[in-house]
Amino acid sequence: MKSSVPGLLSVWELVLFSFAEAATVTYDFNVTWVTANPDGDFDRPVIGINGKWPIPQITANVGDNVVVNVQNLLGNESTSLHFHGLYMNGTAHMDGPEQVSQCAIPPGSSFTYNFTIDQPGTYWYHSHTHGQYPDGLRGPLIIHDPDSPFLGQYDEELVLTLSDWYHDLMTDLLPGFISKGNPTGAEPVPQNALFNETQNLKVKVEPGKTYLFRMINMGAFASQYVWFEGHNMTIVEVDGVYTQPAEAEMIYLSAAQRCSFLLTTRNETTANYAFVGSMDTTLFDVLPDDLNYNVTGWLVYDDGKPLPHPAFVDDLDGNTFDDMTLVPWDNQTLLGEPDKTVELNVIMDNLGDGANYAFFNNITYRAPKVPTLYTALSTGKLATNPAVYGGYTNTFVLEKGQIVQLIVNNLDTGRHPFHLHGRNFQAVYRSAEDAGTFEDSNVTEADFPSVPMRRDTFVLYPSGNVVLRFRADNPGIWLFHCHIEWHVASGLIATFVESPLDLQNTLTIPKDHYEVCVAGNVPTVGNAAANTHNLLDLSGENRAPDPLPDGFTTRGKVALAFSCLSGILGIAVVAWYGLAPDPAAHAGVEKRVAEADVVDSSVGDIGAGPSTAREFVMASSSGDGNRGARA
Ligand SMILES: *[C@@H]1O[C@H](CO)[C@@H](O)[C@H](O)[C@H]1NC(C)=O
Ligand SMILES: *[C@@H]1O[C@H](CO)[C@@H](O)[C@H](O)[C@H]1NC(C)=O
Ligand SMILES: *[C@@H]1O[C@H](CO)[C@@H](O)[C@H](O)[C@H]1NC(C)=O
Ligand SMILES: *[C@@H]1O[C@H](CO)[C@@H](O)[C@H](O)[C@H]1NC(C)=O
Ligand SMILES: *[C@@H]1O[C@H](CO)[C@@H](O)[C@H](O)[C@H]1NC(C)=O
Ligand SMILES: *[C@@H]1O[C@H](CO)[C@@H](O)[C@H](O)[C@H]1NC(C)=O
Ligand SMILES: *[C@@H]1O[C@H](CO)[C@@H](O)[C@H](O)[C@H]1NC(C)=O
Ligand SMILES: *[C@@H]1O[C@H](CO)[C@@H](O)[C@H](O)[C@H]1NC(C)=O
Ligand SMILES: *[C@@H]1O[C@H](CO)[C@@H](O)[C@H](O)[C@H]1NC(C)=O
Ligand SMILES: *[C@@H]1O[C@H](CO)[C@@H](O)[C@H](O)[C@H]1NC(C)=O
Ligand SMILES: *[C@@H]1O[C@H](CO)[C@@H](O)[C@H](O)[C@H]1NC(C)=O
Ligand SMILES: [Cu+2]
Repeated sequence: MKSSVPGLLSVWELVLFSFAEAATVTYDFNVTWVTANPDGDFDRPVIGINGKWPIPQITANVGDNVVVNVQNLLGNESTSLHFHGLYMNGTAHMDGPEQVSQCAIPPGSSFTYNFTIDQPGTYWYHSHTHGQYPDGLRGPLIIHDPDSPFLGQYDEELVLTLSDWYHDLMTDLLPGFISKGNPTGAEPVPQNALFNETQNLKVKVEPGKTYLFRMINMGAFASQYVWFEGHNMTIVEVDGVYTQPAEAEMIYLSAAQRCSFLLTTRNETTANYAFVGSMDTTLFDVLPDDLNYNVTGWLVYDDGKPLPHPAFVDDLDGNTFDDMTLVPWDNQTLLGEPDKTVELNVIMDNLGDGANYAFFNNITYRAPKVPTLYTALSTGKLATNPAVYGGYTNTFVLEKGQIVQLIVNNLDTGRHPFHLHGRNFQAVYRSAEDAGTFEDSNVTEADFPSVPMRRDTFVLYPSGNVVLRFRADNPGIWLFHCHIEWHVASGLIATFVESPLDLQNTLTIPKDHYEVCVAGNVPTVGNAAANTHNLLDLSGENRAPDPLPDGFTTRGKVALAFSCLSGILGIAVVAWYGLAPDPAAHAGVEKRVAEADVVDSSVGDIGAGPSTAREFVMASSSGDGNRGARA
């Protein structure tokens, strides 16, 4: 046991040290439309920053205070920024998801993010509004560490992003994706894959050197297999967690995952070497004939030498490194038996509007009328009652210090990369494909590794299950969701409300955060339905569409949806395809119903709009027209 005096001294020294070292890093970001053509096929509008795209990297050192002043100059869309993987410890109101920790920033408004970073590693930042980041609002966020265990083991570091690319805007793709015209929920397939937001990337390297590559998958949908011909990778970090070095020939990186690896170049400069990203086509319901799902770059040793075509690789999965085998550098041991277990079952199914949705435990997420954080701050003692957060947010309330076990059973046949905000988690178990639920797997505590791998985004296999553990040591409102942006839009989201009474005592929401709510006409007090008198009265909350009657198979349900609803909805649906998204994306529900801008908004902007088939019909038949009719 340490005596208390040296303990105090060292804390004091630490404080002095951080005063000396910590800096404030400020970024002024004007968010604007620009035109770009990253795959060489197609000019399209993209969301840039300060008139440029790709958007800038955010760079800081551990301990720095980061200030990001955002001005939304898009004119026709709201926005917000999420700093993916940052704990936001003590600044939960800076996490970014709209209707969760803030109101979206409407066009013409400004908003300041201000937080201190006390974690090293490879992260990224992206819009967390409106299914918007695939339109370009996604960039690296790198935190350098003067105490990295790998300093001295490399000569240079290189950030390398990976992504998928669509020729169409999300606002054009989302309404068709969540519609009765797409009853199976087939996700739009990207047109191309990109390295560093371009193709045919040439990376100049010198022989006999070691590079630290910080790789980030900023894609909307596709996971990718990645390999470097003639070179192996030595993994040293995943999602901000240093690992014991592990050699890999090929890695698999889902949307939102990061991996840093050391790569030592060859001693001779006699050839250049291809490196490849290959999109996981098992995620795609259709594989268009003309789709090149691979992207190639080159390690260029000699400009004068040819750039070879990559060789075909037959067995991608067989060569891929299994991230479950990684051991965190800090050797953090398995958290003990959980105080609280949350079990989530993933399904995809149709609702009464005929569209396909994603569900945790039969609930598809609908954003509440009041951002969940503001509900936690304005409901007093009732903030610990999950009911105040509404019936469509999948809210679980966590108490300070609890060890939480999260079991996710995939009752769907696709892979899903799950992300938890506000921390990383121990990945204590992942079943093989088709293993069924966790209960089916017969796994016990003794089967878990003593030092589990940790990261913040983790792939769940088809019809399999995973078990994650973490300690509730970070008060805030933290989403848990699939990082496939289509599945965010179709509702695969749960909400952890952690230590809400602590939040009431410690958080002060800055004025500009409330001002964007006023500008967007979003209420900031009360329960999920914005009721302030009876906090347990959720009437008027944003709801998912009603289910179809029991006893129908999916096929039957879809057929029913077509036959019963198309007559009623016909006119509105025709208009809906021609509609432009609502510029006042965060107007109150009443206003939107009055404007009959219903399906459009509820699709483009997950859940922030009115959503039931009933409201839809009400709106369509209310006679004051849709935008198409008004125009
Ligand atoms: C952002 O736009 C404003 C005008 O609204 C301009 O005054 C300012 O200089 C711009 N900032 C940057 C960083 O481009
Ligand atoms: C950021 O937050 C810190 C701590 O609350 C505060 O001292 C500082 O003034 C803030 N900076 C800005 C630019 O708002
Ligand atoms: C990717 O682009 C960024 C930003 O331009 C650049 O800093 C980085 O070096 C590039 N990475 C590689 C591997 O070329
Ligand atoms: C990469 O690792 C594999 C398996 O350990 C090994 O067979 C191969 O020779 C290594 N390749 C290089 C270029 O080091
Ligand atoms: C490159 O040369 C160094 C020093 O001569 C040697 O230690 C290393 O093994 C060589 N690397 C390869 C890949 O041949
Ligand atoms: C992409 O690369 C993989 C792995 O080499 C190969 O099997 C596949 O045929 C390639 N696809 C295309 C369209 O080139
Ligand atoms: C973790 O354990 C390994 C041995 O398994 C050891 O080499 C390493 O130094 C340990 N790391 C720390 C940070 O103690
Ligand atoms: C989901 O709905 C099914 C069918 O109605 C029911 O059997 C199941 O118990 C429900 N699951 C949960 C977690 O509510
Ligand atoms: C789990 O146990 C049951 C009953 O003992 C057995 O039928 C089943 O095959 C086991 N499942 C696995 C994945 O081992
Ligand atoms: C947040 O900070 C507290 C100390 O203030 C610490 O105990 C806790 O581990 C931190 N949580 C995370 C996720 O960093
Ligand atoms: C928003 O503005 C951009 C840039 O002018 C345009 O390309 C896009 O279609 C607009 N979006 C909507 C939904 O009107
Ligand atoms: Cu998913």
